[in-house]
Amino acid sequence: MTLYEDLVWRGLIQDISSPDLKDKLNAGGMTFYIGTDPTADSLHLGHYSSFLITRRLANAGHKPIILVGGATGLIGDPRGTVERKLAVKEEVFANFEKLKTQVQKIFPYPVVNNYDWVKDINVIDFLRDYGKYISVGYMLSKDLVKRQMETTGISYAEFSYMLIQGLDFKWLHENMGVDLQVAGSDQWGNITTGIELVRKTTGEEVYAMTMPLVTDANGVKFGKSEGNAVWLDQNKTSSYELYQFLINSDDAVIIDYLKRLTFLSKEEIEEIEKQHLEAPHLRIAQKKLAEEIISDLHGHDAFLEAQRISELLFAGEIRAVPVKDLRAGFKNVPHFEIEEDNLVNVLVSTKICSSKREANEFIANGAISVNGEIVRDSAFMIDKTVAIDNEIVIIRRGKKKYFFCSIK
Ligand code: 485
Repeated sequence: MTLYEDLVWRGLIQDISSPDLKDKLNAGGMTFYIGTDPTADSLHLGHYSSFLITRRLANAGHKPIILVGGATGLIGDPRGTVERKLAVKEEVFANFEKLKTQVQKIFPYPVVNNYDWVKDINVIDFLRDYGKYISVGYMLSKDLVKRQMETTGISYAEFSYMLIQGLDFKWLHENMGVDLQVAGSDQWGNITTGIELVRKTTGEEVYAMTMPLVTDANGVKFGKSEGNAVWLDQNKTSSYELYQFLINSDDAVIIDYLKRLTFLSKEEIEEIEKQHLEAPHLRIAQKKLAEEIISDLHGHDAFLEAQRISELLFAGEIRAVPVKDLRAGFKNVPHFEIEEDNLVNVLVSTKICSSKREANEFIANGAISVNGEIVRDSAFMIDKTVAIDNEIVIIRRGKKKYFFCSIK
């Protein structure tokens, strides 16, 4: 399989700016870049899915450059919905440093900052050297600009964003030999602005390649869990949470995920697909996805630990689980703040049971466990001495109902 055929097979090609790019990609030797703005202090799984392209192309003999946009981060790429709040400069600069460190650990390629070449451009030169070559009609025809104009409106600053990304492409072409920009499909308009600018000012051709945005079975952007980002920073999203997110991937998309988000070969993925279709409930494909991604991001040991914690929690072996994972593991169960009291009173005051009579019945039947151990004594004291970390009491009712209590 050629590189281009492999990219097509993996579902990684949305648009290319010219059919010539196919041969150029197969030949190797291009210098290309992909950019992100430092809008947060960590990248998320969506970024990871896009940035993986750097390794695929590098493996095929191309040279990646990663841009973290200190300049563009100060302006804000129109999202097509509401105008972004203007970012605080110090925050953007601090985020830049964090992202640079983070990205270099996962993707060991040169990182550049467009602030370095944009900060000294004065307004007259900006309009003469770049503004002059791009027509307003062209800029207005961009999908996200149009959408934002039609809904909440767009400021001149966000409207101008594509000119900066455009001049980046020109700068990187002229100073670092870049001839290809890669990104998710939402970036098409920004990239083609750069292609136009390079063509009109130098007569040379540079290229664009965009990838479809990864979505879940409901069309939600990959890497969002209940609307929140799944971060690459282990302190913001633990290996266990990442494991849970990946293991819960829908059967309808899991094979696509393996193609897009791992480096497993066609043969390996076809074999996994076969096993997966025979017994989807074993979640073989989901487990493989979790193993590949977590090992890549946090290391293989972190993957094994996340898997172990998942199994411990599944088996109710609460006391063997580290406190931070316990909190993450029970994030989505009902939470209560309780006073020290006996078990019956706790069960009633939290409404885990509807009455004292019901609570006593559950207890007598061995249906209540506290921090993983069945308690058959109604007068059992729930106090700091039985709590994990002097605070946490996990109550289970029946086989599956968990409640997270913290003692005040
Ligand atoms: O010269 C450039 C300056 C800035 C950018 C790129 C080139 C960043 C770009 N405008 C952007 O907003 N990227 C998104 C981000 O930073 O979160 C996402 C894209 C996604 C994918 C990902 O970055 O929405 O499609 O390209 C890496």
